[in-house]
Amino acid sequence: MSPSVTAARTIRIGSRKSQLALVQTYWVQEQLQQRFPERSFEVHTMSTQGDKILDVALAKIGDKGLFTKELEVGMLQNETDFAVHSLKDLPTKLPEGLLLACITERENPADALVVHEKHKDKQLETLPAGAVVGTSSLRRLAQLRHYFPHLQFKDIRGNLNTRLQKLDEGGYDALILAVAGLQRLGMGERIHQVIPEEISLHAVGQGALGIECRADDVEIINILKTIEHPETRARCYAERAFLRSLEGGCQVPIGVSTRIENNQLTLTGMVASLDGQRLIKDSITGAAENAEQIGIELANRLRQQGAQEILDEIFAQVQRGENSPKDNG
Ligand code: DPM
Repeated sequence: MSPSVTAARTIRIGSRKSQLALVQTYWVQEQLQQRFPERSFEVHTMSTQGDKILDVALAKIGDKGLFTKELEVGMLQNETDFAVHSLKDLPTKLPEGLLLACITERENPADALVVHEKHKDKQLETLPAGAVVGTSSLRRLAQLRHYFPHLQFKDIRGNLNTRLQKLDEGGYDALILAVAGLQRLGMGERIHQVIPEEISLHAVGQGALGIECRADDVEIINILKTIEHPETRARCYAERAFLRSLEGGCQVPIGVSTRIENNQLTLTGMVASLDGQRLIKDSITGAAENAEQIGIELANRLRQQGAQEILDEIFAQVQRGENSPKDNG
């Protein structure tokens, strides 16, 4: 058989089934299809543990790849060739044999305030005492408690539509959600206030997509590299190295922000106690090519300022199942 009649293999993309995951995966598929019109890309959807367990606070289920594990198994068993994730849901340590091959251009990584109609003339700063804010992010919880101790916090799970419905029905006064998620789902008009980073540092990797594949699949790696965004990659590498060095999973009150100017990368990071009373924050600037080193150094610096003590306390609280907004509100 001549090589010209051997069809190139179809490339199989693993994705969660949620509306947001599918919007993201179809975007990646389209970007690649434009660059490789002769190849075919097909999407394989899977449910992850995180999609199935909806009634338990995220913080209680743990953080070992809740939204990514099944997709990773699919790649390791050669049922799919790569998987598209919200980077912030991808653990900082990947299983043996897999690689974070590509990080795409980040959207606004900030958190957003979404309010019930009755608060439409309010901002985070002017919500009344006792107003109930829905979040299941310990990071959002701890930072907001720190700056706005007069607010109340209540756990919320489920997809974006479910959450917005619970808000509109009056179960909550406001929600905190990622700007990027709302925008990708075409619900940008629900963003009432983009929360400044002085109040809420975002999650590691927030607003960016991470694409994971088998570490030895050079053909796929080369295809994925064509849609990588180097600046986002450097920023997210610094953020992920920071989180990895603090050994925090996705459910610890750790927040970051990064920027690059003239090849200089500035990383700001914070660790907070769950009650919001202690909040340790610092920044480091260095050459963008040393992104991971910058993350590690900032982690060491925060540790010296008391971050380790806070994290040890939180891990103990998580073990005892005491760490959800519901229990602490
Ligand atoms: C992670 C967190 C949340 C998601 C924790 C955090 C938010 C959970 C909640 C690690 N993953 O941010 O501190 O508030 O109840 C998630 C969202 C997106 C990806 C939704 C959101 C979309 C934005 C993006 C859930 N994962 O944060 O509102 O791709 O960055």
